[in-house]
Amino acid sequence: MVAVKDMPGILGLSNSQSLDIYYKMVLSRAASVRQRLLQRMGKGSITYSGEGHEATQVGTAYALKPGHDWVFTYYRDVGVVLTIGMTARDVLMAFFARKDDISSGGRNMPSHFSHPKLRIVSEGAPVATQIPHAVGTAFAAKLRGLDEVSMVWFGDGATSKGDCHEAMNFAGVHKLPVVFVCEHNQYAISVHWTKQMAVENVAVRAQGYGFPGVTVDGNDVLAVYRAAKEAVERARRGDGPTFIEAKTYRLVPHSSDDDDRRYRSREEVEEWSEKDPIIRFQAYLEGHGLLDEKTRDELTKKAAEEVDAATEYAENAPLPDPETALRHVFAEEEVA
Ligand SMILES: Cc1ncc(C[n+]2csc(CCOP(=O)(O)OP(=O)(O)O)c2C)c(N)n1
Repeated sequence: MVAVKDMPGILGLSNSQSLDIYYKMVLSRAASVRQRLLQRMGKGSITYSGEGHEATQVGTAYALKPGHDWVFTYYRDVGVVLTIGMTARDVLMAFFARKDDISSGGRNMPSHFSHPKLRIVSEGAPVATQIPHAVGTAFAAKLRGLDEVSMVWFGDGATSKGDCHEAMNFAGVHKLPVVFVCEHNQYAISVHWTKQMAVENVAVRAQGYGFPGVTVDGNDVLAVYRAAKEAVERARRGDGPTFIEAKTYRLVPHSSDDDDRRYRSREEVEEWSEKDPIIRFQAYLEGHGLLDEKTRDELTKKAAEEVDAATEYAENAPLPDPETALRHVFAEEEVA
């Protein structure tokens, strides 16, 4: 029998990688909290938080090769982009819609990430549209004989869209190197999952499209990483797609424009706060001698300092020139 202590090693993770995963989760939480507070101070238009989703986001993204594989996120995925290599500064530059924001030069909504060098593909606001984009990119990789995997993240609500079904069908038919990650946080804004689907586990749908679907505890980062690693390996060796359903919970309202007291009880939120994925992984690492109090405090301080520095830099960075507002909207004449 495998000792729990050895689990990171079994998964091919060194001790320093385990701590790196923990750090990415802490950084992701700090970046989400900061944006939420700044928005309340009137310093940003809107924000979507990843609080509660850290194990799902970091655990899946950690299985990819950054800059080689293709990343298709949605607005909640701050933990994904920080794991792939975007910085807290990149995230805050987008939040403040600054001229040098790598995601869109301050044009897209905050939390709609993009980073060409890291192959984080620009996302649109309509729910689920990134899913066929990921499948199309996986199709291109297959046609070109490349070993590049596409991973795409979306919520439980997104699985009701035709885009999701069409994408899964096409991926199954062509056995494409794509991994579908459903961040099942139980709500699509105010709509509970029981009004979205008639199945207990949405992962069972994968079977209907001819590939495996797995359901994992989305608050257990090692379980998520294991599922993602297997799915990426399967995709890379040409065996086709996998659907991962990670059951989790968003600990705060849907966005800064939402009052979640109108559709979920405080008791429910409290219950899930006790399953906080960061505290859980921290307890795991401490309990198995991989993290002590000193290192934990250092990592927490490092994340806070990174987010502080990012906030200060971004807040003081220049806005886009208003003259450029229509750039990338209409065709422009070539300038010789
Ligand atoms: C096509 C479309 N319909 C409606 C919306 C408005 N909308 C934005 S987010 C959202 C909920 C999505 O929920 P889910 O996919 O479960 O993701 P979660 O926000 O819970 O992580 C909706 C309905 C939209 N952006 N696009």
